[in-house]
Amino acid sequence: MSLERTLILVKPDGVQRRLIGRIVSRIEDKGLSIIGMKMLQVTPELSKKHYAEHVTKGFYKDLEAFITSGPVVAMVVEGPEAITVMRTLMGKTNSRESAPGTIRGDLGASRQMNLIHGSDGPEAAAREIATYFAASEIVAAPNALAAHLWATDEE
Ligand code: IDP
Ligand code: MG
Repeated sequence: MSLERTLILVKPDGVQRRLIGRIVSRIEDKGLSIIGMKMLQVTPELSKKHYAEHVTKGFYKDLEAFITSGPVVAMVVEGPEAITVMRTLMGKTNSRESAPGTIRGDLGASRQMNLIHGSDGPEAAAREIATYFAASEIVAAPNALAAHLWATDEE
């Protein structure tokens, strides 16, 4: 196991629905560290770069319209196995199928408007973090709580 970083977005539906705080709280409650954070407007160009794997799919046009429809909050989140931990915390892509207790399962009922993005693997995480953040915007401080959150062999 090792510390990982993942790119998280509170999508435009989450921002418009005033759910930023509740989503951020879930990440912090889990013990993960937010080491980069900003609000921005996704442009069509940025959407195509972020969702490169989906650009040729039938739903891409609607996805681009949605992700560019208003501001998002972008975060770099760090912790042991943070990529998988965040995917589990988020729930399934279709919020109607997401388990209760997950962010998508508790807060929404849409496949498209599913509140949150999280990288789906180490390569995607590295690429997406570099797409949204300059190195100077990531501020990793020593985690003073680490001794109480997980064992040293879990870092
Ligand atoms: P993920 O966000 O759970 O990783 P992906 O399959 O990577 O899901 O899809 C990216 C985003 O595109 C989803 O979060 C959702 O907003 C949207 N999306 C996925 N599948 C569909 C679909 O079939 N129709 C419309 N939108 C979709
Ligand atoms: Mg995905």
